[in-house]
Amino acid sequence: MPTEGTLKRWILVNYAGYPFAPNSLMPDNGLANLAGIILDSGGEVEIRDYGTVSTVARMTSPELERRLTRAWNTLKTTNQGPLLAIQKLVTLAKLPGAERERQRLQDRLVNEIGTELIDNIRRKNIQAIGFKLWNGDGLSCSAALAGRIRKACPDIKIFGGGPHVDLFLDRLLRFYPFFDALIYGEGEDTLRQLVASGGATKSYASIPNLIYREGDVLRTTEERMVADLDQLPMPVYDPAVYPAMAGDEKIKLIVIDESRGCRNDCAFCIHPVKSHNNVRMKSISRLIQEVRHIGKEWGIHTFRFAGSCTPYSLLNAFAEEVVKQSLHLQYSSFAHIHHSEEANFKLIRQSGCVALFFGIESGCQKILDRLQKRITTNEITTAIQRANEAGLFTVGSLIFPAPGDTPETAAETIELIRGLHLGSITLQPPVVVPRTRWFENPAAYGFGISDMEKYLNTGMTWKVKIQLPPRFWDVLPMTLDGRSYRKMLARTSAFSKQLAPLKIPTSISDENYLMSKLAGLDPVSFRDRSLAAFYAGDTTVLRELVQSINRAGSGSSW
Ligand code: B12
Repeated sequence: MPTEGTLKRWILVNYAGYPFAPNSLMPDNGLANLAGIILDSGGEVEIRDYGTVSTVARMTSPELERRLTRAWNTLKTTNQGPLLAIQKLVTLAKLPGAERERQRLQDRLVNEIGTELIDNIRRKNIQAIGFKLWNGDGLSCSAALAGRIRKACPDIKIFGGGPHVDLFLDRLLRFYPFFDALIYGEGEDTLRQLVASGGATKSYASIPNLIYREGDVLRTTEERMVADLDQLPMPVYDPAVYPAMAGDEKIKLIVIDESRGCRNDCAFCIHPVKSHNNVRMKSISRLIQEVRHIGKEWGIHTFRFAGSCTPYSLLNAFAEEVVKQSLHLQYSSFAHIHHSEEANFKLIRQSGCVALFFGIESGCQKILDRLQKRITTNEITTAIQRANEAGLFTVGSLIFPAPGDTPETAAETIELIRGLHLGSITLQPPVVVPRTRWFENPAAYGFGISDMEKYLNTGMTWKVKIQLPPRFWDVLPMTLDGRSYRKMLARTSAFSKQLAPLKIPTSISDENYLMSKLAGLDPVSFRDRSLAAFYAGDTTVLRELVQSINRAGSGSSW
């Protein structure tokens, strides 16, 4: 029962659906930050993170694993022949059945998780529970859990925060009314105030970043961002607080929240709105203190930076200090084409950075300009060339079809990519994300969204099937350049076939590259081995991979 005055005992929950890729097993830095805030405010907290190997096991039966292993092997074989073509079609036709079976296992798991959570809440007299909200099952299952807890524990305060709230804001509260409030943007200041205020509804109006209900009206309080990232408590990965960190349930590659904000203004991206233009950075001394702390406390020396646009000045200065202090780190980061002349890629590589992820999007200047990327194709070539020369694994991300793309612009992109010698390419179809420029003025970019309510409601519960080729994705009610979404997905698939002769490995993100090095596998073998194991739910292979990454990335050298 909540005591008036403070809201001290918390559970934070991360359920993002079936873990389908290696990064689904990485620890959640956002919740680790929030745990730090709750502890710092004198509260108690436990993080229940279901992005684990055990979740894969709980959502797989031996029969499903056999079926999916067979399906994967058939679909991935490169042998040709009419018999195989028929086998592939039969396998594809059976996939929805396997998907339904996994759905059934997920329903059972979510039911079990609900019972576990309710039991915990009652036993430990928990006063507040906070869900991180993701897209797809990460939303629907978390909301189902919240609804069940609302009924079983009427006095508990239930909150939701995370990336999906930033997209859909009060619409989410309208659909899922059993949350007491949602938190948009950065959660730290809000949580500190919720702990101190006791979560009384009457205090909500004065707490920043809250979306809540007052009678029939949904209210949104003003946004506040953390002014000084150095003042944040250390993130908490202690198994006593974050039990999934014990053993080899998670891949121990920590995301370091080194900077927030983005100076770019790309038309398709939410960051100019969500993270704002004023880039805030942790100081180098705080960053070094943080990596030392994580190394000393939990023996982890492998990282990825979180920031969507980490400034090169920060990467350079961090690298210089890591080299000066002879720290043995391995890490990766987003990088950007803009101002890459400022980057000291050699020093960055020398400090233990192994891979950088660049948003390239297109190789055609006209398309880049329409995307408002504010970069030139020459700048793309220079940035990737310099990063490659320094020995960094470069990942280039493309959007196809972008507004205005034609066979000619596609050919220009392929020509540019041919000369770049990227380590890997990732390819996405466009999605009109709420609050972006594309969303604010779709027609100006060639998008047709005739029923905005329908589009938002479909988008809110849309399940991104990133592990499957685009033609298997659910359709969004929108068009691009007069073509349906289905046709657009077909163009993405066709473009991926056009890229294939370049023989550049696809879908190896910077963190996957880092994991492959730790696992002692070449990146393509790591990608194929891990994706096949996630797809089928082969926990024997997954445990081996996780263990080998964790052994290589940990130690007690300082
Ligand atoms: C680093 C990163 C990761 C890391 C760390 C996770 C994380 N912290 O979000 C890893 C590799 C684990 C990861 C995995 C995934 N990611 Co990711 N990831 C990012 C990235 C690049 C930065 C996120 C980040 O660290 N931000 C800084 C931290 C501090 O913010 P935060 O975690 O969101 O938490 C803050 C607030 O959201 C809020 N908050 C969050 N949760 C809660 C809960 C409560 C109760 C409260 C009060 C507040 C609150 O307070 C926190 C502190 O300020 C973003 C893209 C981007 N540039 O933003 C994508 C992004 C968040 N990821 C995304 C996705 C889809 C995924 C995956 C589901 C799939 C995938 N393979 O990509 C997995 C799922 C992980 C899982 N648990 O199973 C999407 C989310 C889209 C959506 N609407 O759901 C994004 C936006 C990328 C994109 N454009 O598609 N990701």
